[in-house]
Amino acid sequence: MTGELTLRPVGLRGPAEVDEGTENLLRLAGGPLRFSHCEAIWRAGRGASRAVLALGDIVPWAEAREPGQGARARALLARLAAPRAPLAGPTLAGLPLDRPRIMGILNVTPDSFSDGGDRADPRVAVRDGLAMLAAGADILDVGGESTRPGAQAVSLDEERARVLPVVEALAKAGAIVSVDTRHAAIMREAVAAGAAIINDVTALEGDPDSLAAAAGTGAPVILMHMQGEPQTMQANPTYDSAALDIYRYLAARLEACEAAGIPRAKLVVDPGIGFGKTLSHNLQLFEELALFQGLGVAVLLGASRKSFITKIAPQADGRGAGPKQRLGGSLAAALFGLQRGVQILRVHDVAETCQAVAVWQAAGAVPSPAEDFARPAAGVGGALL
Ligand code: 7PJ
Repeated sequence: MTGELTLRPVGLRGPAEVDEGTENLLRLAGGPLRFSHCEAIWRAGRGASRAVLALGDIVPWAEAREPGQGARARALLARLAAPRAPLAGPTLAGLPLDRPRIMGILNVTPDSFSDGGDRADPRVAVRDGLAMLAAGADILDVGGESTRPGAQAVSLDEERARVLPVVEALAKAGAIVSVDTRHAAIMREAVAAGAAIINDVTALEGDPDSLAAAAGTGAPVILMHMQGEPQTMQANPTYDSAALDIYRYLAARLEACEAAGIPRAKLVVDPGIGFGKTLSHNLQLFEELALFQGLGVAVLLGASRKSFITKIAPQADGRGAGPKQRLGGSLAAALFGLQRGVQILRVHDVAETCQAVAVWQAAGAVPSPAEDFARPAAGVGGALL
């Protein structure tokens, strides 16, 4: 029976923790983190066999699972190691992804879970967006429809009225704006109003016209995984293996996008923390986050203020911390994501996240890319690829 091979880099390390002279290493996505081992996962039927292997042992292990899989292992290693293309589109000259990028969340909704509708007024949203830019945001994500668990859908007219003026004002002010929408019409109109990136929690499946609409805009697209619909997605989410099922889903969506004319270089994937996932599904996604680099595109993590934080760490009185009391957990999740190679962090607290990332980098967890790339990379992993 034919199975499916995936590779998860393990033991990711910064330059201070490797010996390039003696170790066989690959860089993760062309970035500063390196790895010498992967967990190889062979999925056949509903079961999976897993083995942690040194890089040089992976190809023979794969070939032993099934003849021909050695070539697949080589291709996966190449995808894990390849630098990610800068995000580019008609109104985006190219946003390099060789260092962490911060996406600030601007919900222009009266019922957002995380900011309780603070920005329902477009003028407030624009003011806050400009403040996020000043605080270090690389991208501003403007959304007009809450997708929190149990949220009600809004009409297209309502979404349009919320989103378009904010997109236009922020794009005019020079921001790279992404539009968080599941609707093809809003995608088209937002890009016409200046949005540079499309962010879709349904991975372009929520509207039959979305693939064609997104392809027509030429804009980069963020494909998020969600199981079910916002109204009901937390009722009983089930997976054979959350990380592997979601990997398979995102791989299929990448192929669908390519077939529709959106090149891989314009695509970003997001496992969708909290969207049709129990706490244990979310934790498995964190644990196996580096797996998604095998898709060969940039990975976005959206963990900011989500309820898994308060489920892990309830307050002393046993009650859950409200969304605005989840900064500590949000920062921890963000830094954990970077340590697993995530390229884009979607966050509410831009200034605090930028500060945390800067300290983490300066302390040597990951040196600045310019410094790191100046080091000779001769021979690193070359024999494998
Ligand atoms: C996400 C999103 C996320 C992406 C929302 C919230 C809930 N888009 N839109 N990833 N979450 N790509 O604002 O936290 O995690 S809406």
